[in-house]
Amino acid sequence: MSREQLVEFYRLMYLSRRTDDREIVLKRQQKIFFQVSCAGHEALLVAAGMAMRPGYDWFFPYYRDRALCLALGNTVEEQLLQAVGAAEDVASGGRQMPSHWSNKKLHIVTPSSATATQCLHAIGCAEAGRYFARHPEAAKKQAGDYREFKDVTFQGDEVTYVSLGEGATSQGEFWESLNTASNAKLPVLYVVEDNEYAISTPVEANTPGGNISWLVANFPNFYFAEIDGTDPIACYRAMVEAVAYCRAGRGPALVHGHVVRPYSHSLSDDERQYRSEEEVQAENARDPLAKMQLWLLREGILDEEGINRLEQKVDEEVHRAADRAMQAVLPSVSREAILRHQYSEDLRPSDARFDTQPVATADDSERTMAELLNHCLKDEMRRDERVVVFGEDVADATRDEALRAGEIKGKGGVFKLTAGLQTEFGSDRCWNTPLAEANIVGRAIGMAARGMKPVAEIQFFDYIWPAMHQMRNELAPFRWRSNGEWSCPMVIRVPIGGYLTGGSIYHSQSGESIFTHTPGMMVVMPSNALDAAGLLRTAIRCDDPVLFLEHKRLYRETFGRGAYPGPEYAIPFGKAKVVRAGKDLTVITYGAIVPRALQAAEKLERETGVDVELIDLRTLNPYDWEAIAASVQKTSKAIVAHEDMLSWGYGAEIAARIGEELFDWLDAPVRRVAAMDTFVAYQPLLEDAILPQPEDLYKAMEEMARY
Ligand SMILES: Cc1ncc(C[n+]2csc(CCOP(=O)(O)OP(=O)(O)O)c2C)c(N)n1
Repeated sequence: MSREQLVEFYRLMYLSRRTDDREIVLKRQQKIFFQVSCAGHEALLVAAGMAMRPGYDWFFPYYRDRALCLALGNTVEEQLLQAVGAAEDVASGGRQMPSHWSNKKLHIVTPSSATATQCLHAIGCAEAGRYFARHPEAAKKQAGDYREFKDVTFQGDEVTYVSLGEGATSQGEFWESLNTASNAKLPVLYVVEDNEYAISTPVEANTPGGNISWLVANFPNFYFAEIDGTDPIACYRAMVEAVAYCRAGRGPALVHGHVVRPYSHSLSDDERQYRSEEEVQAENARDPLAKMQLWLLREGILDEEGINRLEQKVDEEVHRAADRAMQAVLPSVSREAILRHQYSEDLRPSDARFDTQPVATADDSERTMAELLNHCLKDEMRRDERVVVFGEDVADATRDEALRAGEIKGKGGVFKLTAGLQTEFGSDRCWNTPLAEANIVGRAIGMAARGMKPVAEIQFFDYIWPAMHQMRNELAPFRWRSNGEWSCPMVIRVPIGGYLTGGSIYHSQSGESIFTHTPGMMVVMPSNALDAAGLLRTAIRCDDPVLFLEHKRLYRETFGRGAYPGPEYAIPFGKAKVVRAGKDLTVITYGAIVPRALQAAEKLERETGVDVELIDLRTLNPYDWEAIAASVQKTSKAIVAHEDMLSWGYGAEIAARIGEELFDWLDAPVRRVAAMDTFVAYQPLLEDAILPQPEDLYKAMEEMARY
């Protein structure tokens, strides 16, 4: 390192520390509302920042990484604007806590507060860089769909940085990310900032043997370095070597830095409650700031006056930035402003462009939902090279020699929905992931943030839960928490539901309301082949994350088959379908209840003359309130029916809203028909009793008609 670099290194460390100190004062004055510091980690992080290239490489930093972000070009003012929650906070517009770094220009990607989720985003980001380098045509801007709003940049030799604390290495997502980084030899630089504590939990309680380097040492393809993270020179050397290894395409790297934590975990924590005085004193002696200052003096790089001048300039900079931040305009509290960027402001899936008609083709044979979904995936992959499909067992054959030779047919998904995709589009557009659902969704987020369009599959809805953290805390708030700067539009296809005869607890689950209760995510659930094709196309082309729920029982049902509608057929979200017009009462439903309710309604009319209007919502978020209201105003009676459990279910919301907004039109209390409040049992007699049957729907309709 040159003399200038060393001085700059110290300046950045000191700038970071003084910014923390200023935030601490502001917190004590109640001018900001949270503080977590970088203190003790500065040497490791300045080294990383100086070894990498902002706006070229990509960054998924931990909340400790103030010094990294300053080194990359983030300003103190920007950091303090986030601390006060200012409208002009570039990271989040006042939506996220301080130290949740995000800056589009510098390629610092919006983080959550969750520890280790970012590791999987970094993997997806690195995969996207590699993908675009191999498919440069895919990066081109295109009008007509999400690509209009998703600019792509890539370099070919870019490196993705991700950091975390030693405590966070206990999270499964860290290990799930190492799996893919290692297997795919991705250019990802991990930095583990080991300050020996996760709040009050010491490293040996998190990490067997007390040292993460020992545990990860056998992952293939990695460059490893374990260093004193308070020694600037050792840090810089390790970072430069690690970055060079990644940039040369040799694989990922992991730099494990032993650092200190002089300011407790955060301002809400007092470490004297759980650390001995002796331990704290020993740590203080390793403070990197004091160590580097001494070193600069000893080596004659700066004299005392030089240090004073540098520190005074930094102090003034921090002071000025704090003054400006105190004057900052605060965010608007209007409903509209608060909800802005929950979903894409550029392209709504309810847009008229998605309202197209099926076209007749030479082949007008009736197709199943499974077949039309498969056709739709193929059509969209042909049309848009950014679309990639991955998940468990979705490829035709990972060992593909026999497949290429035409000797084997291939699997293509446990329900065959993705059959033939790998064969037609190649193994870098359709592949099998490790058996790890968070890995699937977390990687998809990183890819989508870069402009790819992942169409990921979760094999069964019953196993979506390992990915729930990624879906609720990352995918859904990604755009909103970054105030519209970042987004990750993607599709997650999931086979769902029961009525399987023997599906039991773990192959029959519903649970859509858990996701409709998550702001930021579109939820779709078609009941027939044609709707499935049209809605999947909209899901793929739109600019928002979509959870696409495919009822397993409907995949190959005789009900609801349809002819291939052509490669442009799309259905806008939020538009219900009146499956059966009627005048006496309204049934609002979706998914596998549609054919069951239809059967019940037809029987009821035959037997009693009661004329039921049946509405298939098709999309659950957004949903078509206008269609519901128009129907209930006509019939004055409403039943909401779904396969999922009754209590706290999707129907509760619809019923409540009908009660609130349509009370004056009602001639009977709103009713719900749904599953019993339990899991689905294996024995078919039990399954039948637990899930709503046509007879239950018939009974509810008949009673309501008589009310
Ligand atoms: C998934 C998750 N669980 C719990 C928390 C609460 N939490 C915040 S920081 C933290 C400790 C993190 O320790 P470590 O990763 O070692 O980083 P350090 O703060 O020591 O730098 C915990 C438990 C969280 N943010 N996310």
